[in-house]
Amino acid sequence: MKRRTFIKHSVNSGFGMLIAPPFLAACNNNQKDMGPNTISPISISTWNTSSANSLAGNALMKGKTALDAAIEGVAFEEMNKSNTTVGWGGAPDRDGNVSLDACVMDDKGNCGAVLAVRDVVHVAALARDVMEKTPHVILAGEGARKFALTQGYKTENLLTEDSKKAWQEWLKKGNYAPEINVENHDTIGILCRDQWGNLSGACTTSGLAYKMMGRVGDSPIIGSGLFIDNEVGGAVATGMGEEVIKTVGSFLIVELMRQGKSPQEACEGAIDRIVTKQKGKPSFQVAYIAMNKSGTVGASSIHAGFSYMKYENNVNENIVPSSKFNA
Ligand code: SD4
Repeated sequence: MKRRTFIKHSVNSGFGMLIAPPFLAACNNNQKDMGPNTISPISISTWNTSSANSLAGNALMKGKTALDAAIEGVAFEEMNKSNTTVGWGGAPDRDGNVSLDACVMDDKGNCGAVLAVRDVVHVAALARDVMEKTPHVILAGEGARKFALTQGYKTENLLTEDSKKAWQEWLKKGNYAPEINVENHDTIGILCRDQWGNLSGACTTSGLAYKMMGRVGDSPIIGSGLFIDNEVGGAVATGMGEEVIKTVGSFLIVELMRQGKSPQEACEGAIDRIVTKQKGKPSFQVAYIAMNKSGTVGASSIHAGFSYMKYENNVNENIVPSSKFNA
């Protein structure tokens, strides 16, 4: 078979999808020196974020790195104005300002985060820029916004008509009871394993609806909202950020996997760590997803109602994991 015919055939067939990307990767500056591999790419993401996860999965199949794919996937939800927990259209703080949090972590242990950023949609990409273009890990608030402008990011009014109306409705009572339950969720965290077997992740959110100005949750906190150790695995969180931070949830999951727990056992262990510190059944929701180096995945939540997406071998499926409490 002529080489060109072979490439075309490879890209069009299911089997070929696994072996084509090293050719495609030859065009990709990031990967060109890494050589071919046939490790099955996998992408998992929090909640029923089907389009975002399939974008990430397709990017992996095309030979993109795990970091590129994770950021490409979450960018879909950042642009999705009907997702009121992420990016454009995210619920504002109680003063009506939309402020976003995000972080990324790569296979080399590098990480970047932006906290409480206004007017910028693609905060996960911005977190990557902090990681790659500054000597720092975290930029917050106006500093992060100004940095975005130097990097050519456009500014937008992130408060949509719908989220403004919902906030104005909330203001009528203005009852400040920070809580994340099964109804108000959708923060997206994606974990990817690329064809080279490397793991990276991204997490992006507008945080708690009608939060105090300046409140930051777990999502941009490395170790809480996201943690990757390329030797072991990665984990990402969604839900009530304060409780995730108190138990450094994602780092805990990776450390439990390092000690030999499966991703499923590790997620359940991190959920138990939160629940045992509460008096009785918590009213808030927290959920974790995790993947280890060999591509085994797991997930768990405090309450039922959580699901996650998994993309592997061209199949993008929604999975409902076990929860600590079922009703
Ligand atoms: C936070 N963990 O800011 C985020 C919110 C979240 O689904 O995950 N919502 O606490």
